[in-house]
Amino acid sequence: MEIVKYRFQQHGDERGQLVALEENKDIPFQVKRVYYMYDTVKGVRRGYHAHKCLKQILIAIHGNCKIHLDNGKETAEILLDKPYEGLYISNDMWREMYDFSEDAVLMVLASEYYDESDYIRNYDEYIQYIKNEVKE
Ligand code: T46
Repeated sequence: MEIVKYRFQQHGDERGQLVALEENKDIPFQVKRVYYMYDTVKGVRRGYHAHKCLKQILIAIHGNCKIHLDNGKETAEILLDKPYEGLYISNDMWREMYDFSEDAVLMVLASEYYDESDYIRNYDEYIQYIKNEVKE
């Protein structure tokens, strides 16, 4: 599986660091939504779904966490631990987020507004969905 991680430009000086993200430039889509998760309870695993259309960039802007990706054929485990790195997750990809550090803040830039009908929350359904997509 090809893992697409962006390394954003850091504008560092004697005062510290700053990262600026522009849609369609640093981020490969128009950003319609930003959300973030924090205070994640120790041992919690979130996600357990895929999206039919949504594309996203995940950034651990503080602390760290791991991402499990599954495209129906292969899986990968990715550590996010740098505020200047973004993991691109395409549509049709099953994802789970886990091993959050206590101080983790995981920010997500999303290509679409929130839409529950875009979620596939059952793994067997997901496998069936991507099999059907390949046939079409
Ligand atoms: C994803 C991973 C990385 C909203 O009302 N608006 C929103 O934009 C989002 C993202 C969530 N919500 C509500 C829906 C649920 O009642 O917030 C609650 C928690 O959402 P969910 O259980 O879907 O959270 P995660 O952490 O399992 O998944 C989230 C995103 O939903 C998902 O798109 O790819 O983060």
